[in-house]
Amino acid sequence: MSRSPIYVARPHLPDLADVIPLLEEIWDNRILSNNGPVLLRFESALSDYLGVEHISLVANATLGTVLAMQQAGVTSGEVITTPFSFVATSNAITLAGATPVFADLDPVTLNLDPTKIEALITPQTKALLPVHIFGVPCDIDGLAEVADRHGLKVLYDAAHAFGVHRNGQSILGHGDMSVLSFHATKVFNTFEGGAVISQDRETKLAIDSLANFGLANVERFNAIGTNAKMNEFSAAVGLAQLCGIDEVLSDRARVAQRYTERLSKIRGLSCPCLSGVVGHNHYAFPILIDSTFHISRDELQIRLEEVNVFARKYFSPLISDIEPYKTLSPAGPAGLPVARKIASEVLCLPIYPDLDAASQDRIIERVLEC
Ligand code: T4K
Repeated sequence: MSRSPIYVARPHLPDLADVIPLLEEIWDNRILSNNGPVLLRFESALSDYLGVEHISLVANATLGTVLAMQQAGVTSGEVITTPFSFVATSNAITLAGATPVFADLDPVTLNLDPTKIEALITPQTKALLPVHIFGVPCDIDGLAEVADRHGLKVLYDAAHAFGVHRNGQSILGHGDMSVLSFHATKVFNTFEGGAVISQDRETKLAIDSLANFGLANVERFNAIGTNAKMNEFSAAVGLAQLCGIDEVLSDRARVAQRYTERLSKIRGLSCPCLSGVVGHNHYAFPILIDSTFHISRDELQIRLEEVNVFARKYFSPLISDIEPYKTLSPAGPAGLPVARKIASEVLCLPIYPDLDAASQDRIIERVLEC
């Protein structure tokens, strides 16, 4: 009997009953985009849920990051960032007009290590662009200290960090701006979408304007912007999705807990992101497979695929090993030793709210029998 495939991610959908009244409203009033009424309600509800005041909804996180950089004046020079992320992080830096410079990682959080940044700062450095990878908070205080000392902006790629807290407060309140992704594969999705979180109203309005071609009003431009607006359909999905989000987060925590209980004491296998992290959203469940595990990480991925379980090597190769970034310093083979080791060991196991216990056990048994 062939068993149904289990993918690394499976989008959560809101109840249709919560979406349909919103769609009826859209169909009735025929406002489909451009700051419509559903979007405004979603923005306000999201702001309450996340505990942050200034949110600009956008079409996706990639464009949101480009706009954040543009608004922060980071359109040339160098931006210090992590090589261990989705390529969108460095693409956004490049699209904004700057050049990524890769710094090495903290082996515990898998995020940028603030102590590795200072040596890379030059007169061309304009900003830091750290990523809260897999929803695990960066060393926010360490990064702020380095940035303050050198007068650098801090723009967080918070694509994975929906609803993440530190000391009871949203991590989105740190840095100059943070950018969330609401892509289908994320903890919270609007099919495609994202949000830029600013620390003041003036910046929020500037981002809104940049996402709307840079228009100030029908006759005047503030700046050359692009079209990065979220449409009313995505906003309706988001608004409905907020109704069940606490359950989604607790279901993800349950799945992560089961993996941790069964896998964390296996020789050669570690579960890096869970040690001591409170307020986590369990966006992903990465495991690290070192040379003392009886098969390699790549073999384990293949053995899982044989039983229709599709784990993914997020994020391998490192961005710094991909064209056109691999010619940038310090991306050479001698640089970034921690990132290189993590990329060679990482495998993300399937995690989503409705991953049932039997399917999860099928994954765990396969890992254990390898
Ligand atoms: N910064 C970071 C750190 C990011 O990870 C990302 C995006 C961004 C910035 C940029 O955010 P956005 O501009 O997208 O808002 C996915 C996503 O396309 C991408 O958004 C995401 N990160 C990246 C990590 O993953 P793929 O190529 O891995 O997705 P795909 O199509 O292979 O899907 C993975 C699995 O999910 C599939 O095996 C099946 C399942 N799936 C996927 C989709 C899209 C579904 O079941 N239904 C679906 O609709 O890129």
